[in-house]
Order: sequence, then C-alpha cells, then structure tokens
Amino acid sequence: MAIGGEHHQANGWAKQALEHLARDGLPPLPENYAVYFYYYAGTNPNLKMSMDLLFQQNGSLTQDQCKDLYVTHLGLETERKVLKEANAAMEAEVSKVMSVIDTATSGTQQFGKTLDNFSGKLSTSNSLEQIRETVTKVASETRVIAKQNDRLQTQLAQTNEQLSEMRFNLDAVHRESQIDPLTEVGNRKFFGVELARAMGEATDSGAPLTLLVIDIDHFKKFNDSHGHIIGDQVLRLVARTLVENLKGRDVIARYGGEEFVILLPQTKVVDAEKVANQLRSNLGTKQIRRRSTNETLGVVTISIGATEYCPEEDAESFIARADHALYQAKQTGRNKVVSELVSPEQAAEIKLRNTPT
Ligand code: GH3
Ligand code: MG
Ligand code: MG
Repeated sequence: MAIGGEHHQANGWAKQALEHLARDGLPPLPENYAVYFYYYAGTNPNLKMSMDLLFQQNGSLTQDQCKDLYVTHLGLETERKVLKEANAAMEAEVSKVMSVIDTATSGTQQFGKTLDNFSGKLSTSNSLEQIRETVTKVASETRVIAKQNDRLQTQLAQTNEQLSEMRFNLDAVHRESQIDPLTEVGNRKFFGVELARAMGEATDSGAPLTLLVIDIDHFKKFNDSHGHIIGDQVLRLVARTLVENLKGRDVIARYGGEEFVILLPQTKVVDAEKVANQLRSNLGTKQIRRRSTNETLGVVTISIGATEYCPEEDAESFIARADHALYQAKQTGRNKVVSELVSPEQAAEIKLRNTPT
C-alpha cells in the first residue's frame, strides 16, 4: 500500500521529489529520495518544517543536510518501509513518463517522415511553391521537436539507470539490516524470517526440522580475564567454525550476545546431535591466541540444546524447547549437546489447537 492512501497521489509526490532532487543537484540515493518524498507527502510535519526553514534560508539542501534530516526524521526503524515505498512510487512515475515520451517520439518521427514525403512531392510543382515552403518549415520544426524528445528520452533513460542503482542500494540496505556486523552471520531479524519459512516448509512437506541453540560456556569469565576485544575475536571464531561445518540449506544466525542458532532442515534430531557434536569438537581444536603477543589463551567450549519441530507448533514453543535443552546442557556440566523431544502431551495439545472446529 502506498503511504497516505491513494497510489496516484504517491506518484505525484514521487515526481515532485524527483524533480526537486535534480534541481538541488543531489545524487539519487534512496535516503535522499525518501527525504524529498516525505517532504511532499507532508506526513511528517517536523521533517517538513525543518526543510521549509532550510529552503527559506538557502534555497536548496546540501547532501549533509539531507542526510541529517534522514537520520533525525526518518531514521533506521522506518528505513526499509520508507525506502521501499518511495522507490516503488518513483519507479511507477518514471515508467509512466517514459511511456508517454515513447508514444510522443514515435508519433513525432512518423509525422516528420510524412511531411518530408509530402514536401518531396510538392517540390516538383512550382505553383505550389508557397505550400512547399510551409511544409518544409513544419518538417524542420518537427525534427526540432523530435530532437528535444530524444534529449528528454536520454534524460529519462539516465533517471531509469539511477533508479536501478537506487534499487541496488536498497537491496544492500535490506541485506545489511539482516547481518550481524561483528560475526557477519545473519542476525536475529534474519533468523525470524528464516525460521518462519523453514517451519512452513516442514509443516507442508512433513520433513523433519531441527533447531540448535548454542551458547558459549563461561564467556563472562573469558571476557573478564582477557578483555572484550579478545571476546569479540572469540565470537567471530565461533561463528566461523559453525559456518564452516554447515551445509548449503542450513541457516545460522547470531541470536543474541554470545548465543547462536542453527536451523537444520530435513534433519532429524538424532542426526542433528551428530552435527552438533561435530561443531563442538571442531571448536575444541582451535586455540585462541592474543594476536599482539601470540600468547595462548586456551580453547572455548560451547553447550548446545537441540530439538525437532513439531508440525504446526508456533516459533515460541519451538525455541523454548531448544532453550530448555540448552539449559539442561549447562546444568549438567556444559561442553555438551542435550536434545529434548516434544512430549506426547505437548504434541497432542498442538494438534488440538490447530484442528479447525
Ligand atoms: P554460561 O556458561 O552459563 O553460558 O556462562 P556465561 O558466562 O557464558 O553466561 P552469561 O550469560 O553469564 O554471560 C554472557 C556473557 O557474554 C556476558 C558478556 O560478557 C558476554 N558477551 C555477550 N555479548 C558479547 C559481545 O558482543 N562481545 C563480547 N566480548 N562479550 C559478549
Ligand atoms: Mg548466554
Ligand atoms: Mg554463555
């Protein structure tokens, strides 16, 4: 749905934003579009007020001002929504203009050709000299119009190019918003999306799906003894180790501070236990070193809770069961894998809850 309701209205704002952006000489970054788009949409009174003030003072915005406005008024949270809608409206506007110009150009070219032809025929006739002159003039004027249209079309093609660049930037923003910058695996948001997809697939196909919840053992102590910088290095090492030992369709994410989650589609919990133990023993072979001094700091261990998805259960209870298994692993000595199966009572309850009445 377009912001503020009707689509053609959003397209109007997009057009105005596009023109104004060009007038102010700003590059077609998604953020810039969003700021101008919302200025015309008027849905953000504070943004509009700030911009009006700047326009009054300087006539236009600088890139820095535009960026500041974006951060202050449109911010991270609304980022994706804002950019997507601004982009869609902008694209619709441009393709509309493109098609109008297309029609106009081919129409004008055709017109020019017809007139050329006409004047060629007429030139043989002296008595029609005046008419011939008029027609020649019209034909040359038509060519001027066609040239102008050509220019317009080139401009629009450029705009189109800028838009695809913008779409690329938009995709990058989207991707970045789902990646944990420290470990470069997916973040919790990414996991949410993947979990929903995997649960749907498992429910539809009846194939097993196992979730592993992984937590570093005594990590607080490690941080306290060696410092956060080394702690961060360990987080990256753990993430890398997990990634190295997974297959293509498996999903990994950093769920929180020192906790990772892994989804293993088409994998039963007994097989997932083997994978989990492999991850654990693989990590156990990696010595942690302080890079500056090459001092050996030992190894870190992880505890893992595993559970299999019960078709049609919700994400909350699926994760809670894996968490509970992890808790058992911690309680019974750490550096181990504990799996928990859905109890028959739980399974019956889930089934009952999802049976249409
Ligand atoms: P347990 O074996 O029971 O899991 O003990 P623990 O010390 O690992 O668990 P606890 O929850 O008590 O502490 C987690 C610690 O993880 C707290 C904090 O020092 C560390 N931690 C969380 N996020 C980060 C991070 O991004 N970087 C670093 N360096 N440390 C982190
Ligand atoms: Mg923890
Ligand atoms: Mg821990």
